[in-house]
Amino acid sequence: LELEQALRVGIDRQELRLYYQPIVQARSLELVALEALVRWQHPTLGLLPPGRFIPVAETSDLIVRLGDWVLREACRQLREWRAQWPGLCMTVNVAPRQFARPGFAASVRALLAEYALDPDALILEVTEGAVMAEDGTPHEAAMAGTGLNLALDDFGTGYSSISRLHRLPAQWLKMDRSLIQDQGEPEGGRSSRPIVRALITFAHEAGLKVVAEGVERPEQLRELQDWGCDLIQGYLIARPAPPEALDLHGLFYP
Ligand code: G
Ligand code: G
Ligand code: MN
Ligand code: NA
Repeated sequence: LELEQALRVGIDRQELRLYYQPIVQARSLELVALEALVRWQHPTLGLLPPGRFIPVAETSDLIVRLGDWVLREACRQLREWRAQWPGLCMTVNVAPRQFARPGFAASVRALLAEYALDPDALILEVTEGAVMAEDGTPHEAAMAGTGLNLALDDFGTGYSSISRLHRLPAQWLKMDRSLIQDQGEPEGGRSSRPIVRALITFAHEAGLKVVAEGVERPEQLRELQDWGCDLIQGYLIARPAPPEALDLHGLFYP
């Protein structure tokens, strides 16, 4: 409760920061998008990662205020970057509680209009559980025709379900880094290689582009390229960084 109170004050005092991590084309390594990742510059504890405060925020409507701030700041920054990089996209993580709110889709569309951003420039990262209501139908914001682009985040963990994939109007599937980190290991019984390959095939059949998260080694990149994975994110390409430390021009890798 103490942390929750401090976070409320911290949001008002503009203590939140966005870091950005590049997402690149698997083959050309050309920059496609940046994922916005929130941090909290706490006055005494220093820079806190989201794992330290998102779970607390998620227990109340504080996550909605935090999420609104993140969306607005990401749009503001994207607008600025697109002056130099016209095709650049931004992905923003959206918590289940925020995504499920009535009117959420309309509020995002209004924000895009306010910053004169093409709706295709913004991709909302949601987990599969967040997309579905309790009765098994998609939430309003996950229905076709809302004009929002979705990426299914953390796919391959928890309860992500392959059988419902084709019914969601998502554009991207983000394979969780736990799958990728096993994938480049020497051949062995516990390799997740077959799963990664099958996921890529299945997602393509459902019309989704596939993002591999947590790519750290060149061998992983090469395999993912061979298997037709579309997009790559991970320390091999770049770590999350604040805007002033991001070198978008120097992003091309061997
Ligand atoms: O940056 P880092 O690897 O520490 O992020 C850890 C987790 O925090 C990720 O799973 C990510 O989805 C989540 N996260 C990061 N930024 C945001 C945000 O702005 N909103 C929400 N809801 N989650 C975020
Ligand atoms: O759940 P979500 O996918 O939003 O989480 C993204 C998180 O993954 C960020 O916190 C980021 O710091 C972390 N991350 C990004 N690339 C890598 C990587 O190559 N290796 C590891 N271990 N973590 C990564
Ligand atoms: Mn994410
Ligand atoms: Na993820």
